[in-house]
Amino acid sequence: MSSKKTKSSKSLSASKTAIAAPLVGVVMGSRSDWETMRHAVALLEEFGVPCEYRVVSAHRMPDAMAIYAKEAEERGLHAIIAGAGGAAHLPGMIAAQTTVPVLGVPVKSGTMEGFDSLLSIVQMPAGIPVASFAIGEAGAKNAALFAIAQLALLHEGLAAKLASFRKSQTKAASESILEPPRKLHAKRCAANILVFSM
Ligand code: RP5
Repeated sequence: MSSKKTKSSKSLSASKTAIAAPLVGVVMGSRSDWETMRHAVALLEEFGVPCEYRVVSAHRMPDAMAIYAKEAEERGLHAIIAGAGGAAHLPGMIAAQTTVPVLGVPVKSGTMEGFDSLLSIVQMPAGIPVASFAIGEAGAKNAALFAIAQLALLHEGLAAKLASFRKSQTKAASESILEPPRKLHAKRCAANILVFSM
């Protein structure tokens, strides 16, 4: 049996009229996580990846969380991006109940700036993997890009979009214009004079 998967040139959505079944699920422990997790959804939508998003709290909705995890594979999800803050047990608890890859996003918490969320997500004991990303917006964006990269191995159109995304990012970085330090210093002095003379 060959394990090599061939890339399909088919569009990610089944047809233009039908609503495509989600390939990526984005879940979060609370509505308060949405400000962070919306960045993952925005990127998935930008790339045209069918996705769904909802609150599935591990400790406030444990039964719903278990059903979500257990049905993920038969519903056709290829990845679950799970964001949580504080004790942040959601990604691990979902991963424990499905073999669909779980990508964990540590949400910035009020007390420890998200360091608590990061450690909770990243320190999974051996046997149940959770891919862990950076704290906050960067993590949400990178989790989406990671899921996109996985799907791009199967869909040529998506691979092309990802390549062009990388290309434009490279172009923007290489075209960065930096203001000379002397000019910045002059600006700061002018601002100070303005403040002192007020
Ligand atoms: C976690 O607790 C959530 O993921 C959220 O980041 C954190 C705080 O939740 P709320 O008290 O804002 O609902 O379960």
